Amino acid sequence: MKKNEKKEIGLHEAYFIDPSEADKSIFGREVNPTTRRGFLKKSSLLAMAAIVGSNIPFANQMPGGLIPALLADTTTPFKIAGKDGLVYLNDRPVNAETPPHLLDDMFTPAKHFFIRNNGVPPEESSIDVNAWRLEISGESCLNPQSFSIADLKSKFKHHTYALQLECGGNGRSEVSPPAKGNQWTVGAIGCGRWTGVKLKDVLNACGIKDDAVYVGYYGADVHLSGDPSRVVISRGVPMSKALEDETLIAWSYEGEDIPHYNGFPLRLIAGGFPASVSGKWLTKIVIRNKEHDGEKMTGQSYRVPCNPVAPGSKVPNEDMCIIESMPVKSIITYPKSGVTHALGEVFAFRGKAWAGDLSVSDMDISIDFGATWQKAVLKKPVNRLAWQEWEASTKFPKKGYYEVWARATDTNGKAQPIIVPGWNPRGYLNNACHRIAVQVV
Ligand SMILES: Nc1nc2c(c(=O)[nH]1)N[C@H]1C(S)=C(S)[C@@H](COP(=O)(O)O)O[C@H]1N2
Ligand SMILES: [Mo]
Repeated sequence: MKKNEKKEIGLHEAYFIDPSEADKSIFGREVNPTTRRGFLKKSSLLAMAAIVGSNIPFANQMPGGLIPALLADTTTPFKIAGKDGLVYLNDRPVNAETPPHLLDDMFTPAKHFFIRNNGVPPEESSIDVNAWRLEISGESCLNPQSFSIADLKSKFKHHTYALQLECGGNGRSEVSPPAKGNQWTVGAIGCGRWTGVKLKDVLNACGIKDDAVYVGYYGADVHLSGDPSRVVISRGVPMSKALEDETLIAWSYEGEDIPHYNGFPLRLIAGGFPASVSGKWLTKIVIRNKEHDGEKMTGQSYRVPCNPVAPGSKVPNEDMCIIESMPVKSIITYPKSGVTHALGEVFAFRGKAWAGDLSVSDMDISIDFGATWQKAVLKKPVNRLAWQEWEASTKFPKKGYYEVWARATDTNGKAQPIIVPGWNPRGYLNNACHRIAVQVV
């Protein structure tokens, strides 16, 4: 098959992509359509094994770019074990978002929690929970130590918090001019109950020097190049965030082990900040005497211009600032966009709202493209940094096409914009209002 030639495989479309072009096509916009399946380089074999459900013993003899016959022969949609209903944006690395109507539960079930991988996760069968170690070190750590998961569980108090995790790039697909990266629509968000120990309890047990300013994490995933010496991602947070009550080293999500693709057996959780600071497959935390300078902390990664720029501008690295708290945002989770509704009947709808490190104080909805707004009923969060449920109902004045818009306002009085806000080179922080289409008949 020639490169980039499309082949129909049952429900699938597969693209055979020249590995030299892989990065371009993965990080560019062209490999977005959710049905394209490029199995590109040998380093995607782990992902492939996860998809076929077992190891591939002769993997090292498999030609690069070959599509597993299991997929070629089946009409079963592409799926990761334990996940259900996700829309796949990419398979190398695996990235999948949750359609908004599957975010209707108060706490997102593990099977619906989005996946954002920057590299190749450690193979599930190779993870030995009893042998897993977490090292705490760094130049601002007084007594570096290593803990097993059993140590963490026995030495520190357990805590459970519902915490929202949202990818900094959620909403990128609407940015114009477009930005490279996963073209998330609205579903790179989830909120559920994480259980673990407070990061601050563990850091305090190891001693924090007075000059500490930041922490950074390391995980067990492998760089896409396959080079074990290259770090996939190593981000972090300022000490003030690290020492918050809700910042956890977690081993459980919604009462079960964390799903493999979401960081099993251990991950850092710092809700409110971009989810990229919540390190998966956690192996090490360093206490730093300077801003952490790990992979994807510097340059343009997870940064936005310190001052607004014209759309399409090139912004020098020194003018880019690290994203901290995520902005106020909301989604309509019921009903699904595109519903038909009978005129005269009450139209009831609902959703979720969150505001990074803050909470949401008001929720407004509009059925006339923002000309007028009415208040929705907004619930309080179950704890700090958990998303909030809201509901509303309305009647439509006559038959026709409507859009229902939802707009959240945070406790500082900042509301969601109606159109995509503040262009930035990597397409982060799009918190424009979510809208659904309703046909009134
Ligand atoms: N070790 C590791 N941690 C990671 C990542 C990763 O690729 N490797 N991705 C980060 C990013 S960018 C996001 S948005 C969240 C996604 O978490 P999820 O896959 O559980 O939804 O994990 C973060 N932690
Ligand atoms: Mo992310």
